[in-house]
Parts: sequence; C-alpha cells; structure tokens
Amino acid sequence: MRNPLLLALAATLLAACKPAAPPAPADNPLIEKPAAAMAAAATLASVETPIGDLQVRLPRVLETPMAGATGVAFLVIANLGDQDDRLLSASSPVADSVEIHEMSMADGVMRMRALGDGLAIPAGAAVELAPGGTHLMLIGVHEPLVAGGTVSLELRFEKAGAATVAMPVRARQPAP
Ligand SMILES: [Cu+2]
Repeated sequence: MRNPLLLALAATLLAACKPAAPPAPADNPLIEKPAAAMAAAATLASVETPIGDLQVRLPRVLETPMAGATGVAFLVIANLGDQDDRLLSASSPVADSVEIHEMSMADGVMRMRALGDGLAIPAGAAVELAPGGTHLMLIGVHEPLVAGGTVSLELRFEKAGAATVAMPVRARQPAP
C-alpha cells in the first residue's frame, strides 16, 4: 500500500516531463509549475520512504553544534506487511557509528542503553523513535550538523534489507 498522493505526484511529474504531453489542466498548479511539483514531491519523498513492506516517516536529525559530539535521529518505521521485521543496525557517513538506543527509568533516573539485538518492527505496527523514547544515537559526528542540512542514514532490516534515508537536520527545541 503506497501513499496515493505520492503516486499521484509521481504520475504528475512523469506527465510534466514528457515533451509531447497534452496541455495541462488549467486547474492543476502542479503541472503548471513543474519546479513547485518537484519540490513538493521531494518533500513528500523525504517524509515517507518505502523500504520493501516498510515505510519510514518523519525522519529527522537534531542539530549538533560540535564535531565529536553525539547526535540523535528520530523517525517512524511503519510495517505495512504481514511479516514481523527488525531494525538490525544503522550507520551514517557523518558519524563514527550509529547505535539503536532505548530509554528507561531506573530508580528515578532516565537511562539509555544500546539494543544489541536490534529493534522489533511488528507486522502492522508503526514503531516511533521519538524524544524521550527509542532513538538512534550518532556517535562521534565528524562535523557540526547544521539545521536545514541533510544527513544520510543507512538502515539495515532483517527482512526488508538495507536502504538509505535522507534525514533533514532540525533545530533543537530550547530547554524548557
Ligand atoms: Cu542514546
């Protein structure tokens, strides 16, 4: 099951790129402005990336001011198939390593630990990696990650295989 809007946009783009395409309907701004359609499609593509039966949504990395520091990445992994899958590992060219971390409360203290066996992505579920919960830790970033930029992240799944996701870099929320 793909996002019908994304498919419609893709079809629109294909139609817009054909030199002998029939005149665009006057009420369709995406066909009239191919550059705008391209930008919209790029935005959607960065929001929902299909990997086999999986779909990555809302990928983002928080800005990280210093080289050598630790960055953090969040995303939602939806499993649209009928087989359980598992995120085995991740890596990025911008960091020494990437670990899958979970947060837990122990004796009133928030701790995080690496999930050595990876992260289960059950069939039909959408697993959210979000602030305060499971996340990807970018250990030893090679240079500052600046808001507005993009970081590429490779995800390796047990069944869906490997794929690279473009992760927009977002500004951190100021501390409350
Ligand atoms: Cu962590």
